Amino acid sequence: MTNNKYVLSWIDEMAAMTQPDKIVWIDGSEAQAEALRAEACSTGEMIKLNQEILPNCYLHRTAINDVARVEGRTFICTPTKEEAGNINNWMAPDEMYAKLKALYTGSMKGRTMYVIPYSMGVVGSDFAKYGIELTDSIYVVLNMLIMTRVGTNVLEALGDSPDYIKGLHARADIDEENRYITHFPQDNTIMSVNSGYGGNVLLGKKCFALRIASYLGRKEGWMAEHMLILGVEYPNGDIKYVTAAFPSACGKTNLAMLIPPKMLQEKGYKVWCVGDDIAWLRVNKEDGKLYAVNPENGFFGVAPGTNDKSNPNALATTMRDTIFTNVVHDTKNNTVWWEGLNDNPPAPGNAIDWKGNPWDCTKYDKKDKSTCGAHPNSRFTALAQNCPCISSEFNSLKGVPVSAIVFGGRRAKTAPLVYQSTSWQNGAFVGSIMASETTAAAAGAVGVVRRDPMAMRPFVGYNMGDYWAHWLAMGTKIPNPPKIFHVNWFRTDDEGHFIWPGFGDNMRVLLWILDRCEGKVDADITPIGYVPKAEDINIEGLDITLDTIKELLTVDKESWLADVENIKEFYAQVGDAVPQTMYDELAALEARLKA
Ligand code: OXD
Ligand code: MN
Repeated sequence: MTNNKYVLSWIDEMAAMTQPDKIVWIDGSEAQAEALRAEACSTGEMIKLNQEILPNCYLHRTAINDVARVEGRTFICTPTKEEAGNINNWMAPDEMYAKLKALYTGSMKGRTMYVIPYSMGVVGSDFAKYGIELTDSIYVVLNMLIMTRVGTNVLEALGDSPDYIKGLHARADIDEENRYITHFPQDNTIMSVNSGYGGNVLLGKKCFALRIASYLGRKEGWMAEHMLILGVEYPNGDIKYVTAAFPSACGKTNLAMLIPPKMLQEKGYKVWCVGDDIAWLRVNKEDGKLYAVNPENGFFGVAPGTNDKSNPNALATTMRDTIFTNVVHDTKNNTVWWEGLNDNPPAPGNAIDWKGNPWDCTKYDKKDKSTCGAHPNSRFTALAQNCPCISSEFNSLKGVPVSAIVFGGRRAKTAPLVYQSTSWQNGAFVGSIMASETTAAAAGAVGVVRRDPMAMRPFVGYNMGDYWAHWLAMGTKIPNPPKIFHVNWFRTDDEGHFIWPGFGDNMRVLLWILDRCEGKVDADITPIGYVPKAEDINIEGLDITLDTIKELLTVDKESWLADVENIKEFYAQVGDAVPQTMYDELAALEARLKA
């Protein structure tokens, strides 16, 4: 399919090491995909679901020791440890290559090696970057066909160039002790072994579009971020775009596909999803604004909790052309189910759990994860184009202009509902101190704070401190930068109940944010930044008073000062590469809180 000598010689080398029985090139055709689906069903790797209810949908179960990304086994292999920094696991490239060689050698004996040429971003666009993933898993091929743009046109676009990301994945023995997800940024190479789970093996996603791309972005003057992208359409037809970064379990996919409250819908407001997980951002030379594309082609979403109230758009997206992983199989209807889908789990006798065992829903105990039918991290892989609210700009070559960047976290007390940073530099600082609290099981108990800068803690392909420096440097390169905000949907009252309704009502906060970007609304300055005047948050139709909004917007100096101490510890952990500017911002914040 190609004469590219760099591609061909690399594949020869990888095949000599892994020793597959045969090599099959993936051309992106429906006929080939269909044949692979049939083959996966014949071996039990996938189950074909009820084609009347769920056309072109399949179920897959991973090994039970292989259900999530493994941060402890994810490595950035730069020549020096300093380049990878203290937040990443590091190993010297030679040492890691040697270790991997032993694991890969002969690992594809008796198996087929599939060659997947894929693009992150629209093929041929300025944003696009190409990759080739070699894998011995049909499940990976079929997921990549959804999550990325795959086919011969990628090879045509690549031509004779050596400029592509090499990815090698082998399932090997799915041995946890020898599972490695490794990145060699200087070599444009990703190697993953002993896993079959999405985040570890769909190499276009976290490995390429975040870790390798963040490294490339720093080198080339752009940004790869763990952000959703959405468009807010106004009654007059104008659309303004927002990107947002949240740590996991903060409702990122729900926000990306938000449905506005009825009262706003009636006025003509709409929300369009451009992306739910990753944004690549570049400065547009014509208007000096930052433009965003979603480099992916599908959604790899968490199934549990997705339902027709929390996220009807996501649910609708999964109704066709979807691969479900580790959910419950309803054997009576040959459909799927997960916790939080509805109150009608399949009855005992008709239900197989994510491990492949008979499942009795009457034994389900919310507090005991081992009784779940679907794994808590069970997933759907679904085509973006099947999403009812997918943006008409999804395939745009130049991306969408970003008005606002929103950071967020799950904080019971500290962060107000929303605040605005005072500059790009201050906004980058706000991103660097992002954090989320784990929800403790005991009622009212406040969880552990995990600092997750820009929601990129597990995804920066180099030193976190240098990544912050790149953020600061980008500020000097964007003539018309987006404004930067921070939101917190998760403030709780004294009984531990969420105060803000969240979900679709988050639209009310987005509208304030966009009004600020347009200079249409005033704000109060506080030690942490600009906070709305309570009356400027639209509460029409909500069961909430102005006083509650005031409470949601308070900045409690004591808890912020405690947070400052925690941030100092975190900065020390990030180490020498933390830019002085970030320390200056932190000192200024502390001084304002103490004033
Ligand atoms: C994801 C993640 O799967 O962030 O998107 O973990
Ligand atoms: Mn993510």
